[in-house]
Amino acid sequence: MPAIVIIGAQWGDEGKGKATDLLGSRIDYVVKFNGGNNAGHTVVIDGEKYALHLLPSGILSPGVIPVIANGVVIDIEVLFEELDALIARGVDVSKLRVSSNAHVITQYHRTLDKVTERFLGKRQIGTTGRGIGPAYADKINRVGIRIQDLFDENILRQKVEGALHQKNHLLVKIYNRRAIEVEEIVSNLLSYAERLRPMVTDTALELHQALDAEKIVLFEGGQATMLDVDHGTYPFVTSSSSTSGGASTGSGIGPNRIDRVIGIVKAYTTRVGAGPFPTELHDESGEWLRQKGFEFGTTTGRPRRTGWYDAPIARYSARINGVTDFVMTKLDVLTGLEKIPVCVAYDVDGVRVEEVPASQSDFHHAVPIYEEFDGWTEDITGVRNFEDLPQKAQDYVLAIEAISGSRISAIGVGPGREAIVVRH
Ligand code: 2SA
Ligand code: GDP
Ligand code: MG
Repeated sequence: MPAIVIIGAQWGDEGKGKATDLLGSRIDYVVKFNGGNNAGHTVVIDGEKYALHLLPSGILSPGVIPVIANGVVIDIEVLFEELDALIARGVDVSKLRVSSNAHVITQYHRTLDKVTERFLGKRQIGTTGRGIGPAYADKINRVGIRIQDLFDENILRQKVEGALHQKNHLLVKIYNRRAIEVEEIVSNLLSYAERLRPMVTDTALELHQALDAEKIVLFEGGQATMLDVDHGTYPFVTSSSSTSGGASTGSGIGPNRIDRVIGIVKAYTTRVGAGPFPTELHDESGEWLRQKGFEFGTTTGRPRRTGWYDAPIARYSARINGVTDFVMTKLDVLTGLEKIPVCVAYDVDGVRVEEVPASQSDFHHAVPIYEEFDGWTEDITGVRNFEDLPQKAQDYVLAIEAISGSRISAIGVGPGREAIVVRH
């Protein structure tokens, strides 16, 4: 099984970092193919907590070659900060590879992200403010700066001039901000070039060769299916392809090289930022899930919105991504609930709808139809075999498996790397 893709099957923060880590010892390459430092992966190893944003979480596994591929947008200052923090904790980061085709996030992208959100007012997306959307907009608009441009000062200057031409007009005339100087950006980017140079390579070629040599390559998706720019709850999405197809375009390997697609689902649902969320809880159950599951943003610290498990979303994700198996995380968080509601379908204007509605307006007012399952009270964090889980917990997992569209191959029962039940 040389190429494995891990993607979030809900709205993110399902615990993808942990799933990556679970496979870590067998993996040769871990590839980040979308997004940037909007992502937040928390990985706990031997009681030590690591919060990663731009770096793929595989960087924590010795022997793994971490890759930041072409589909990523890179804030270079953040990249170096993250590398330095890991170096200070004794992590070997020397193997990191960065695609020469990846795009760069600059100061003007961060500024535009923030002013656009402010301008949107009530309609704002709730972005992480890291400049992600404006950097991808420049890429698609063909005025982006790529990593390779840092190694040719003349080209870099021309491109920054091109990128700033319209933006300065917008910043000064519309947003009442000061104009950004070309030289300020150019000299800032050039200051990173020498440290970056040894990491930069044709990552698509290297991954292709690795797959030919039967190496195991893991593609680690940032954000999640429902935040995908095409398949998510647009416009309340991130600006990249966070579904499994993004692993192909975002890294330069053919889709036929992908053998396995692991969808990560939480045993309940969370969302950060604005947008529809049918099973969202506004009562004490929602607060209970937030506190018990420690549902606060890894990047921004924002409280996450919380709700019950939504099976139509899991089925949608299984379809869109070609999920071969699900990993369910955070089952331990549900311990202590008397009854656990699971959304099995929606009521849209009095009609029972089994799948995620094609119309966003319908999704905005879809009312969940719940089925209730019995809870359990036993502590499950030490369980490692499925058969040792309380019967009611097994029943919950099996019921969710039956309605979610794919097999659940492993179950997270605690934050630690080892707290996982692998099913055979
Ligand atoms: P952006 O900044 O343009 O990507 O924001 C657009 C939407 O995408 C959501 N988004 C996320 N949702 C969940 N987790 C993310 N990463 C962090 C984490 C989030 C944090 O792991 O906790 O710390 O706040 C992430 N990144 C982007 C975002 O909320 C917008 O809805
Ligand atoms: P990601 O964005 O998908 O990588 O997920 P995050 O790291 O943002 O959020 C997941 C959080 O859940 C992290 O704090 C993990 O340590 C934690 N976590 C992962 N799996 C489990 C689990 O099975 N049980 C519990 N209690 N916590 C978990
Ligand atoms: Mg996260």
